[in-house]
Amino acid sequence: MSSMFGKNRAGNLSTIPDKCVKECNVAILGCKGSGKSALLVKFLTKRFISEYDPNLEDTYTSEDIVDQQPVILKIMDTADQEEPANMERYLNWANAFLVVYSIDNRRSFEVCHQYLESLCQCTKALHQERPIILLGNKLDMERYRQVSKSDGITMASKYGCLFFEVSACLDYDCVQHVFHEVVREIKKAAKRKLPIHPLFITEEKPAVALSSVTPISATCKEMPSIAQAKLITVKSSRAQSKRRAPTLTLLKGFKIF
Ligand SMILES: Nc1nc2c(ncn2[C@@H]2O[C@H](COP(=O)(O)OP(=O)(O)O)[C@@H](O)[C@H]2O)c(=O)[nH]1
Ligand SMILES: [Mg+2]
Repeated sequence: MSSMFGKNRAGNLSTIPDKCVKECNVAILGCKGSGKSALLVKFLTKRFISEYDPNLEDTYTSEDIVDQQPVILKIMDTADQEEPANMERYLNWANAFLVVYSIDNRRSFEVCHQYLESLCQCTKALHQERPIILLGNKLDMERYRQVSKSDGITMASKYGCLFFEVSACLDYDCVQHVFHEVVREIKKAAKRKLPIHPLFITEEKPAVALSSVTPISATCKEMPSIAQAKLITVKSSRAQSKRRAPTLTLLKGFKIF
């Protein structure tokens, strides 16, 4: 990760517990070839595998620890082709979005513009906040760069997103950091959603100003203990592949062509 940019979202929320946000649904968006699947597989397995079926959409579940808190990360690896499609479906499911382009492909950056525009319009209409991270991938392709870092920063700042540049085939920690930042952004958004109740003062009851964190999706359940290794499962699958090449299954759900 070489950079990070975005509006200051820290606010004065540190006193509010975020233990209730235990499930985070994240959709990875971007045009075909930007490296969505490679990034996800890197995050889940620490490995870079260069070829995936570009038409495969899957949702993976990973148990992780972020800032000493267990979290269940559900990540949808989408398979739109050249431009945004299915936005309503993604918006119905996801708490946050990773919008990915490839720094060596100007067109993929322009497609991100369409995604961000569409996401912002929809979330405004729904009066809902969904954190978005703009992510320039393939940082190892610096020599062939078509999208400057400042272009990425400018677009992220226009839409109020965080911004990173990473490479799915280089350092794992940078990729992991991005996914953990998504979780943090979801927690911050959940805190901002806290309903403020009027002060209630009687002789019997203490004054209560804030309720507990509003769960994002079926949260506040008891979590199972987290094993050392990440548990990765495929929650749902909607294979759209037209290819019939032989496949090797690395982990449940990962087909390597
Ligand atoms: N050099 C380089 N190639 C990458 C990187 N990430 C993905 N790729 C390659 O870009 C192509 C498209 O990646 P893929 O993950 O299938 O893209 P998706 O269609 O967005 O899911 C594949 O050939 C990958 O090997 C990266 O960080 N660096
Ligand atoms: Mg893919």
